[in-house]
Amino acid sequence: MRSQVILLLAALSLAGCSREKAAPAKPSSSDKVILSTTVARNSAFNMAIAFDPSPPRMSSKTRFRLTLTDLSSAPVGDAKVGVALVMPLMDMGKNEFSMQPAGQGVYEGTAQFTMSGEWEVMVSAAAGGKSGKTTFNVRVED
Ligand SMILES: [Cu+2]
Repeated sequence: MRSQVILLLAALSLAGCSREKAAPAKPSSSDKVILSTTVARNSAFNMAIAFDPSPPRMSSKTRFRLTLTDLSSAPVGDAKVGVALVMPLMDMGKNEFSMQPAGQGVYEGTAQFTMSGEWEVMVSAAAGGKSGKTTFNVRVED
């Protein structure tokens, strides 16, 4: 049941975003670890995320690199960006951090996935009275 929901969300997400997604290029190394991306309704921002290492591993910390743009593809450099790491299938406890601006609409942060398997990287951004949220479903290796 749960996987059907995820597949449906993935399909909706792809259908809804395919036209706007052409400009912001994701690093190809991340494409295989990102299973699906869900943009919150009325989100004021587009987000792309990359991991180092890629794929992320439970045995070491992961560096996160987020590219934040507005809906006209302009970089957003003055946002507050928060990330929550959640396993959809079980309670792994609170695992949240803030990302720091690195210029040109890029934000960076470091955290650790505490288990291998499927995780949700839930990114919230706020700037200039606007906000946006995107969830990246990713697969973490041992
Ligand atoms: Cu777990």
